[in-house]
Amino acid sequence: MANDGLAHTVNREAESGRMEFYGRANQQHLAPLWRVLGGLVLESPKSPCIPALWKWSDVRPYLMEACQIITAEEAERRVLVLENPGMPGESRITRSMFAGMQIILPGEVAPAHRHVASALRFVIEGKNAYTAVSGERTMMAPGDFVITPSWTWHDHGNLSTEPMVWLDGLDMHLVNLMDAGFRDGYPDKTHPVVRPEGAADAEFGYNLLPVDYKPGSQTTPIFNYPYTRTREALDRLARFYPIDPCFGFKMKYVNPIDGGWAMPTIATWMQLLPKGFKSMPYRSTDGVVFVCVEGSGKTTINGQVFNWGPHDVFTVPSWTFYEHEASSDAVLFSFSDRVSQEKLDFFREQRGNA
Ligand code: GTQ
Repeated sequence: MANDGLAHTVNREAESGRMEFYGRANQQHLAPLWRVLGGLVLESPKSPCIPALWKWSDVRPYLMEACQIITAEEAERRVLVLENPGMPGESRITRSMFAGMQIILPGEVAPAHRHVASALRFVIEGKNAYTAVSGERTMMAPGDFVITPSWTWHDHGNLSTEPMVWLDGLDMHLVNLMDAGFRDGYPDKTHPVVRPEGAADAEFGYNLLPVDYKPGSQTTPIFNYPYTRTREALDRLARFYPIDPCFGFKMKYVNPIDGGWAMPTIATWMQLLPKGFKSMPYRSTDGVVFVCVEGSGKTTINGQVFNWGPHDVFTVPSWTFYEHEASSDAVLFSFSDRVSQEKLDFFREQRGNA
């Protein structure tokens, strides 16, 4: 039994006389709460995650090498998992979030499957490769944010002559926490294409909805938020909107049906940090994954400095102060479990450490 969880009210000296009782109780699968309470109900979050940075210049050669040793089809998904160094072997970048770099070569197909976990794709490099969701393809370009909703058939293909790389973010650790996971393989390599490319954008991408539309899930029906439009929004916002001292110009991706977050479990944002901007310290209960899209800068996380540039990924643990500084106009994509925390009334944040 771990002693560090001992409730602070417990007299440590008296514990030796209670051991015999604890031993007998254990045989009945009974355990004294007062020996573990301190570790179960925490004074403040104590994350096993540590701040970490993955430089694109370090990651890319490993992705290319992975292509030499296994095909997308054999791997099912050829992904190098970004593992938080505080939780090696657990396939977690934060406690609740999975992140991995997926690479698909010209002509390859990542076969169709579906699972309860939802996925986001944030495109790093390449063009003319697609993700198909429920029989509709979307071509992906760098900076695009693409969603695979829970339990939808999806496959990926690359019709170009260059490798395609994107960052996957999945919520399977939340699904698994609740033992609610299922998966299913499609009988064929790909799901038939049943809707034209751009169908979802036509239905939902113009602040208009088909008049009889009825939502079928809590995920946004838009499954590609193209970077060209996101970048334009940030650029235009920055010309008139008051800058936020913690976030610069930061926008969240929303579901046009209800104005809520785009995904039911994963919150997603894009932010513009103008050249020279230095943010005020901030912390929140959601561990966050950041991807640099453009520009460069540094983020100081609990006193530790991480310099980043295009395609670098870094993570900030829960309840850890961080501040950004942009050395050129910089754009950061980010995601976290914040939407889940908000639904459960867990979320807290603190602006400024004074
Ligand atoms: O593309 O469906 O990184 O199922 C991990 C699990 C990607 C995917 C991942 C997956 C996928």
